[in-house]
Amino acid sequence: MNQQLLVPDIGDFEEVEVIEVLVKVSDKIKKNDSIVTLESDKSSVEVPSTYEGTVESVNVKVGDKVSKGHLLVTLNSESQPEKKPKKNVEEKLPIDTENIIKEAEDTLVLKNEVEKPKIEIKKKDKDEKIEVIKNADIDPVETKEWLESLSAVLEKDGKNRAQYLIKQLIDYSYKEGSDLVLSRNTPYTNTIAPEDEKKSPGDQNLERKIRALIRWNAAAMVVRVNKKNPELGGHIGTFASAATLYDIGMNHFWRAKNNKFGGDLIYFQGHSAPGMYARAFLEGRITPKQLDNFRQEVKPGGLSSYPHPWLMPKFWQFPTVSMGLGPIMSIYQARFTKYLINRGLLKDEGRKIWCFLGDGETDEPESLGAIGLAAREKLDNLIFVVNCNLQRLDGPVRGNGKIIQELEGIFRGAGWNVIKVIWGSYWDSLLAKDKTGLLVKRMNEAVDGEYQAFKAKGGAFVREKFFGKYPELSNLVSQMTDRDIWRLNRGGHDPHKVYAAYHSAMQNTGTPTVILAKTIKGYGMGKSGESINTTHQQKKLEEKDLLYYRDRFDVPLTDQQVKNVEYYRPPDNSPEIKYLRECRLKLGGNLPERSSFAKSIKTPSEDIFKAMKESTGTKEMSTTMVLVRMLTSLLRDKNVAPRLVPIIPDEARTFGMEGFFQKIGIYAHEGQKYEPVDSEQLSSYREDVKGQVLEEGITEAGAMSSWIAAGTSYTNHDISMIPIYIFYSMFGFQRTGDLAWAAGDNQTRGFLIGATAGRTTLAGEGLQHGDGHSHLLSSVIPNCKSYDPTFAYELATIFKEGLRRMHDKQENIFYYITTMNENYCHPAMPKNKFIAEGILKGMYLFKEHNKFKKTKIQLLGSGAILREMIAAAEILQKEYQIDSNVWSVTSFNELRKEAIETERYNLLNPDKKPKKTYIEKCLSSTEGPIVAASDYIRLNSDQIRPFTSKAFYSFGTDGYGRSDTRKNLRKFFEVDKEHIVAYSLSVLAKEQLIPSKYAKDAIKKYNIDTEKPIPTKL
Ligand SMILES: Cc1ncc(C[n+]2csc(CCOP(=O)(O)OP(=O)(O)O)c2C)c(N)n1
Ligand SMILES: [Mg+2]
Repeated sequence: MNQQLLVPDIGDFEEVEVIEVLVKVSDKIKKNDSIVTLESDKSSVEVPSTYEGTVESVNVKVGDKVSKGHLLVTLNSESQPEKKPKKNVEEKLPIDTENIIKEAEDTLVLKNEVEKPKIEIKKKDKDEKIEVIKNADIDPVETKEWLESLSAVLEKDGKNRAQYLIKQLIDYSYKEGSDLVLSRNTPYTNTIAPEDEKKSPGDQNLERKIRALIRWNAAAMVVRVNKKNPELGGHIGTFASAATLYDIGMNHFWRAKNNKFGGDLIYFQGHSAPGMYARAFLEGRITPKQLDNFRQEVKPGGLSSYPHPWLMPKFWQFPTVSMGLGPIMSIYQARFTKYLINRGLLKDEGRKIWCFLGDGETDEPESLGAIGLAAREKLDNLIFVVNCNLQRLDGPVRGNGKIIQELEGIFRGAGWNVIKVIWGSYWDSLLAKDKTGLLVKRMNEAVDGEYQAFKAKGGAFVREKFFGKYPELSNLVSQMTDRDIWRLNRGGHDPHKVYAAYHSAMQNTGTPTVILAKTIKGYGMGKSGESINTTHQQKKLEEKDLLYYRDRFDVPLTDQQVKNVEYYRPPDNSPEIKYLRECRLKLGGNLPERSSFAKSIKTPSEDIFKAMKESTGTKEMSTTMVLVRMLTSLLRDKNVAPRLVPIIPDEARTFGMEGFFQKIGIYAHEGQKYEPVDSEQLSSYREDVKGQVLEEGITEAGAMSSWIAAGTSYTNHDISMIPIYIFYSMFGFQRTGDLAWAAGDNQTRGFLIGATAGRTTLAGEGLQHGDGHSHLLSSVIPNCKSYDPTFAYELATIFKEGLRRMHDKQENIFYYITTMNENYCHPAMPKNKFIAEGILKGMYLFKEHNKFKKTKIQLLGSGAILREMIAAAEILQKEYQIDSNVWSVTSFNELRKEAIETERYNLLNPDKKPKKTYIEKCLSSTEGPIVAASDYIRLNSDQIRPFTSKAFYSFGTDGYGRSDTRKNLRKFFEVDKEHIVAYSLSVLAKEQLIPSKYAKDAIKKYNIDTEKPIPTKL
């Protein structure tokens, strides 16, 4: 049976061009195979077949213009057209919707029940009395009755039933008009009740000893280094507060990567690094000499100040010290792990991503800014541990409030599983004795500023200020000495509580978990630094403080050894070292450790890029369209296609990439539960659990974190991925520069595409969109290679080289490429064999005008402005008989990098024949001065000014952008062809190569207002 394949609904477009015909007569094709590629003036899209069969006739050819309904191909086919399955909306309701409906129904039921009350309040049989505090309570008897009822429920039916009833009461009160938020917080107590705590199987005694040694060695390292040279710095107080949190993970939970398991991924809090080195020292992975070289990284073998994979590439996995970046990167890491699993590229082994952060760090917008995504995407592979030592650098995090309660509310509101670890085991019996709830009340009312002072000022102070507030509480501790009171410990320092919390977090499914652990900053540092405001920067310990530290943790060192601040490592066969190693052996190996076993991705064949290297004839297109075309072609390469990760922060339609939605789908962890509003269209919004596109929504920081996760997948998951993050150029480095810096440290491999780039090229958007400096921002990252290509073949050459170097040769570099939205014709790649090399090195001779052989000028143009240069060269030739060389500069950054290296070599080898920079190789034997311009500020082209002895003048888009037509903008910024002509003539006059009257004439002819202020002043 013959079937006709017609042009489907392609949105608002009419008369779009067929740019590729992908089938021929007698081809056997399957359903969804692409048959043609159509291209509008904005995007290209492949049209899939809706049948399976053999091609009988092809009714279009390349260059034809088609609209909806146009016949493309006739097939001989047996199959039926694919009917889009009607989604069974009822079956696949989102969980949240289900809950909302259920809650609504339950409320109705409750209402009926309330109308005919049948509730039987069971009284407690036991004598046990529930005492009620009178203060703010207007009817204590009534309160008592309610509590007794609840107590009975708890006893008879358990906590879930009690919780259910409470929820019903809250819902009912909402319904009756109460709008108080009743469930944002739980009381200021541990989430896990003592009887529900999972007990640690570890040897507590040995673990305590090991922890003491790690604490000691971490502090000793910082103290020794600062004795040697006080300018080196370091931190003691942070790790001192977090030691137990790390130790429990290291001894019992965190599984390393090995040949059987992918490994958990741990984001260590940046300035707790000394603790990780101290443990690695005990494990025998780091020598005392290395410890002594902490923060001295210039000579090989030193230990980096903070976690920096760039500096310790076999040790650190994640750069975290710029606060806020660890949390957001870990969230997107957890999301990307699920993405790989859902796409079938990674085995689901139940690996976890743990992220440690400081309580002060939670003020960073990046720390909490993406927690909604973590809950929405049900990232139960993610565990945050917030070390709530109540202090940041200068002082308390929330002196007047309670950071743990605040964070609890925020995380609960976002849908996380929150585990509070506030009180240590010594409090358990006190809390059990607190029948009035007064102790919890007091815990709730004391603010963090007070809690900080309680730990700084000793047991008597706590007795007076904390327990002394209520006589009942004073009584509660009357049998305890001040020392006993002092020993009432905090949850984050109690290995039992921390173990129970970690265990519970590991069991949790369906939501991410945050553990809020209360600790003491500078724990164990005594008067020199425990819980005082200056703790953070404490890096020296006096002799008496060191002796105190030794005694506090029973470190087996003599006084003399303490005075010498010696490291302490028991022998290999000691119980401590054996235990430590056994723990890690059971958990599969060492942590942190960075490795990669990823296979390289073969560079695609030249065919894929062929179309980009041919002339587009009269067809005009933007480099963004070229990129999309190229990606479409790359999706046909079997090695590359599955590894591509297009990342878009809500701009796919801006960049003409909506065709990808249908073709490769948008990643959605729960698939698509709705019939898309545009389901009939070819660019319909298709969400899929196996979707390939990461459509991030409006979060450049999130998109950048996804890009980092994908671009480091080669080490974190041993599978190379090719992330391509496409953003508005202005919202790239300017917005997320610090993440780009971290990406460099992290050795991320991938492409950043600054689309709609250039200050005069993105016409109507104005000051906050028109980018004139991103190339300079990117130039500061040593392993970032940036390019500003003009023509399709340049872009294709750069992109192919990027694939080759990053993904085939596995070099630790990444690419920043700007693309534009200006449509123009693209010439074929010149046949000269040096062109490709020139494109990659940063410049090549695009055109030579040599007709008059009198006066010559060198015109260097980059990106969008190259075309103005080309046009200016024609005018100079025709109207002024000036010859010129037009150079296409694909990267001023690359030219400069090569030049500084060559210059350095020459200076260091004064006796050797100087090497020529690539710039000189291109320009030194040419005639005439240089005029350089780009769509970026003058500093961009000025980068190469010092490396040529020729007269050099640069032009660019200095000043704030504004919106207007491209023509007007280029005139305004003086980078249009007319200005280039006038300036070139002026330059030649200044160099005394021609009389000045030509320049004056041109200025007049082109109506150039010489009185207009420079754009930086406008
Ligand atoms: C983005 C950023 N801003 C500032 C700093 C400097 N800094 C390092 S640690 C610190 C205080 C950290 O306090 P907190 O997060 O509570 O961690 P703690 O040391 O108390 O565990 C500051 C301000 C930084 N590392 N990163
Ligand atoms: Mg803190």
